[in-house]
Amino acid sequence: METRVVEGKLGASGMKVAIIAGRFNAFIVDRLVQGAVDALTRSGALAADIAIYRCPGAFEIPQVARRVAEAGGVDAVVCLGCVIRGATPHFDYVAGEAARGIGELARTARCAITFGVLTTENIEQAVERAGTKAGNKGFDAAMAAIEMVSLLRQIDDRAG
Ligand code: INI
Repeated sequence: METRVVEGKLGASGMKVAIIAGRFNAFIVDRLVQGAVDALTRSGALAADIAIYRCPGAFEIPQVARRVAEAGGVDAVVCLGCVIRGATPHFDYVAGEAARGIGELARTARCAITFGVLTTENIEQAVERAGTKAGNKGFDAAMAAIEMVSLLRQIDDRAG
């Protein structure tokens, strides 16, 4: 008997996705949003099925993401933000709460939740991850969401 491998497929057609984006460090986060929208639409999602929610900063992302996920009607919530250590003495609190809150939500939500919050030492590292030499983490978080929606559906279909 063959080993059963269950894995997500990468098509996004028909998928409804919410992007939660912090305004803080907007010059970076806007690039992540562009990357995420690019990944979704190039994978078949309709622009009209993507909603972007902007909140003040990374600290607020988990609260908004939870509300959106609990309101229903979305297959995935992609969380995007940027916390730069050099720019704030409370980096660990903001970055920690964002990661903890999004992680907690991911473990309890019915829909897919992905993490595209940059936590970097300096602006240069953030720029590198927002569409330059280290890729675009917004794009990556959206691709992870597409994969997770497909994987979760397959798991639900087998259980049902
Ligand atoms: N929010 C960020 O998203 N990134 C940061 O680098 C940052 N810094 O540097 O402080 C930041 N702070 C704001 C925070 O997320 C909240 O919006 C604020 O504390 C109000 O609750």
